[in-house]
Amino acid sequence: MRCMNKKYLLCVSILIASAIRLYAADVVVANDAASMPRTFVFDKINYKISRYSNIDKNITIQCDIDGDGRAETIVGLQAAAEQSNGQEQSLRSFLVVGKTLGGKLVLHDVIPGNDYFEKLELKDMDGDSLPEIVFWQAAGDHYTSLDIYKYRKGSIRRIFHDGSSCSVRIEGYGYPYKIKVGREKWDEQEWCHAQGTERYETYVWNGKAFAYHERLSTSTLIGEEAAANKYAQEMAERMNEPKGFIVVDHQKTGR
Ligand SMILES: [Ca+2]
Ligand SMILES: [Ca+2]
Repeated sequence: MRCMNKKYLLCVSILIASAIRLYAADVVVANDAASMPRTFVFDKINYKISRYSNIDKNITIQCDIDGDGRAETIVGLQAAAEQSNGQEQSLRSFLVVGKTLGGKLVLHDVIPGNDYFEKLELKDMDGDSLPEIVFWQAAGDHYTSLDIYKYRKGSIRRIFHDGSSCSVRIEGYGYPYKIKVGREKWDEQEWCHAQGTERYETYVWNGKAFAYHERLSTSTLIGEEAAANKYAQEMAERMNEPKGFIVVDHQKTGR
């Protein structure tokens, strides 16, 4: 029995090691110039990777994400729009998917994101044993945007999008994952973002889409658009008539 257990453990170890080797062999991360576009056009605007781009975060991953035996090249980057006078203007993050042919990247899809590129991950988010592209971006006020894309047979489609000033995260170490989207506590008069939140909308894959899961959530379903509108409303109200702040009249106190 002990001998059987040892053999069984040995077999399992070999299988796990093989799987890790195969997976590692299938994913190549390369940030050399040949595998990342230096300039490209999106919506009739020239973009380029420049000193204003957060070059250290830009990443290129080569992996067969649709299982057809040929590797796709997936790039997450931050680029600056170029004005006609050559000056650079606003920054924007992009997800780029293409093929590397003869050492040269041929772009298939160029998809814009929020202002700043943060992170690119490959995770099997829907349990079909093929990875989806998890594209993380950021903007001002600590805003996090999360987009999940599915690439199959040469076409790409978004299967999840949300964003929040109260953090967004994916929980789990494999399928099924939980997507947690934080929501503000505006009903607490003195609450501010620095205090954080324990209110999270939770989304899980239901076989067709990521759907809000009431039992796993600690927030009602608010959604990004309603949350953003409420944020703008609260900021306007607090600027005009501060709530929860101690207003010191410096002239009266002499401080
Ligand atoms: Ca492929
Ligand atoms: Ca999948």
